[in-house]
Amino acid sequence: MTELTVTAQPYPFVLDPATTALVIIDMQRDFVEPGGFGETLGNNVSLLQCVVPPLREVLDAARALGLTVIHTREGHVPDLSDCPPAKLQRGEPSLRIGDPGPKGRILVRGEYGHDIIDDLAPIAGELVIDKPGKGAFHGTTFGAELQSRGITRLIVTGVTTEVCVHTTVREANDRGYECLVLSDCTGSYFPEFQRVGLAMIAAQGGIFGWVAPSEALLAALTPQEVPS
Ligand code: TIU
Repeated sequence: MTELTVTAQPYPFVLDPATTALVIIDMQRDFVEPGGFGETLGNNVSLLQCVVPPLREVLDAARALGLTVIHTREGHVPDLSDCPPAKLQRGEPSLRIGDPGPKGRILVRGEYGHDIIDDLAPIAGELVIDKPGKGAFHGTTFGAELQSRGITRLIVTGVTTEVCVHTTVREANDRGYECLVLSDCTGSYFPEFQRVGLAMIAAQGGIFGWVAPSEALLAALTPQEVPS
């Protein structure tokens, strides 16, 4: 067992690559690019785009190390039978889930806008979990997949911090998983929610988990040269 230590808040996060998964939440065109679901809710999607370069670096490092990589996508089957009426009818968006948008039907599985952005596209061997809700555990095989792989710790990234990232971290925490959330690899449409959302996770001695910038994870993952 190789244990790596990541400098984090509220105290160092120790991980074994064999039992740790990188989880990338909902880096879908519908949320990140103009014309998708996120924008129909009135959001400025450009605020999410800064997440992509550091997350790509973390993804490359995780792949090089052979870490389990799991992507999630929020969305629904084409007849919307897995979308609760409350979710469908909420708010006053310009386009509702299932409506035809510039990237295909909004948040519907199989549509262009529902898929993950090209820069972070999954490769062979990586798991893609389609989820109908905000959390990755609800209505999915995510928990069973983690269990079957012996995963006990999650490095959580993606969007949005206070919605799908938070819901997943809270679900994971209640199920006994230790979560490290990467501050610059998560994003929100609201800068104040980004700041407070991260603070909530690490407050009270790490009430839901740990928070660190990607550079702290990368420093731990990169083998240090031993001076001769
Ligand atoms: N709207 C918003 O902030 N987020 C979502 O609806 N889904 C995710 O966070 N993925």
